[in-house]
Amino acid sequence: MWDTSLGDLIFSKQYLQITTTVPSTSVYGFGEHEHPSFKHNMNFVNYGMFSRDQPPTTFANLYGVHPFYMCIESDSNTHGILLLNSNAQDITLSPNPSLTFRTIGGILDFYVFLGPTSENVVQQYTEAIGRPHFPSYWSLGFQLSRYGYVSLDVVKKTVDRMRQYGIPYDVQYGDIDYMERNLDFTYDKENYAGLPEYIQQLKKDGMHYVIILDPFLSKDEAPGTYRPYELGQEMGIWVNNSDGVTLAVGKVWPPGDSVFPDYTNPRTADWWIQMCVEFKTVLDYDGLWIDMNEPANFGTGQYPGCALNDLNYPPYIPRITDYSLAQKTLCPDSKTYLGDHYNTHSLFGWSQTPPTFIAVQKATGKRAFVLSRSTFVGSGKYAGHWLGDNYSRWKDMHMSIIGMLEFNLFGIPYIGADICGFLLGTTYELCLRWMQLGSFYPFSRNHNGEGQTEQDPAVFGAEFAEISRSTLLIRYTLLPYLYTLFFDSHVHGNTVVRGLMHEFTSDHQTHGIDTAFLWGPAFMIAPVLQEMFLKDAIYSNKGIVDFGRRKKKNHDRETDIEWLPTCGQSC
Ligand code: MIG
Repeated sequence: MWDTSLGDLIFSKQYLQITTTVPSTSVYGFGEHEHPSFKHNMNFVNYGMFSRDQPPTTFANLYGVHPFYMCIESDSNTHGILLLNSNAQDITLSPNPSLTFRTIGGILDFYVFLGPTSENVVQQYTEAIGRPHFPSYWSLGFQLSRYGYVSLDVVKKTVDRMRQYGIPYDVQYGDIDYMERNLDFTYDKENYAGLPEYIQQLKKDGMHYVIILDPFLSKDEAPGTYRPYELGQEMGIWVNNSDGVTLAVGKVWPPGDSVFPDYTNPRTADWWIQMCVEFKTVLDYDGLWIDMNEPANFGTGQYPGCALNDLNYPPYIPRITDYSLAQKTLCPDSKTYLGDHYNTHSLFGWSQTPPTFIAVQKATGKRAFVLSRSTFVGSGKYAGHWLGDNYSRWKDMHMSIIGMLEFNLFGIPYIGADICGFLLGTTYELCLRWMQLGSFYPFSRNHNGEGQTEQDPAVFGAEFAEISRSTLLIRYTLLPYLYTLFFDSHVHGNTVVRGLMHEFTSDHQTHGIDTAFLWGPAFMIAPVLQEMFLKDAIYSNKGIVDFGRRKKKNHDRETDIEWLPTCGQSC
């Protein structure tokens, strides 16, 4: 299970390395990445881990960090191993088979979970890191969101057509569009005039409303007009520059420049909880969606850029995107309450999550709903996760199954991908198949990117709506089962969605299956993941355009599939 005689141990200040053999190639986990397969390819594959605002791209380090893997040995006994380390790191999977861990700080703090079954491993792992929270029943319903509902009227029209077709639907989202000029704890009184009343209306109809919050705050509003910043300033809660005194200032969504709350500081938690609880009296939200908490920043480091030193430019940089620790975030030598950002970077979202959970609990008086983009070991106790800014492509549907299975290993079973895809335009057939698959995500939400054609299940007309409705009704019929699985996960730590190999371990063919999955031990979902050109017409923002024009219409789509005039290889 663990034999380190293959290579040397290296233990220096900014470079720690250890290699272990593994008893089989049935190795799963490590995150957050888009892995091409659930069961890892062990042919010298290398994955970096460092939280980053990065749309899923194969091999790239994504939003969260989970240095945990599970291995099914040849006799079917299964074990799991965690390297509890928050520094930038990478893992190399080699054909011996072996694993090489390289991290650029901290210590080599390994935890071993002996199983012997896959479910036992996850139960033991979550016993150590915190059991998943128990989500509210309503949050198991279907959810609808998009970035770029340009006005409340557009939201209302969408809600109305969902009702017109009787599509099961429990949660509506407000993305940053609801805010006034992208400022946290505000709402747009022009384009979203009447939002507080509309939320009340939705609630009367039995629905729930979740709002997004970004971590950063504008520091450049006129004095006396933006209390969230001013109170934070009074309380001294921001991430500082390397001098530990001046504020780290970056550029993100709000106008002007932004500062970053340091959620590792208990005072920051107090401030955040107060702000969230107070805002509940403005917008009567049911849950909070925390985005951009890698933390994201548009530049490379804060102003004026990162100094040349060993923290910002360490001798070894793990295999992360662009080999940069500062790109799209803050400089590693920034100071947080817990220590150098170099060490705490990947804990930003993790540290924001418990105070957000407490805030929602306090504000609503109910079990909290928190959805976090950045996660770390143990985040599942306080939050669910979605797989980030995926693309409207067939491949991404398949990848979403792998991501969902992995987050169940990581103790974050409340997981799903943006149904129909976030970036790029979707098509009728892709979106329909994705509604069918997404009806079985534990977290089932159709979410769309800014400027993309509408893709809610009611917008494509009666046939699409009817098919989505019937698939979602299967989900709703089975909700007592799903809820029970979540209860078990909260109490005993089992997975909610699991790979077939959890239940049929001795059948080695199941070890590589990632196109189908199970709800608990007893229900298998095998979705259609390939285009069949079922309809010879596609939907565009101009209505239905005919099939012949598809190639031109979609020439800029990134896709693995050739656009064929008739049913091609993929049928
Ligand atoms: O830079 O709030 O992943 O779900 O719609 C984009 C706008 C910021 C990224 C999130 C996405 C959300 C979007 N956000």
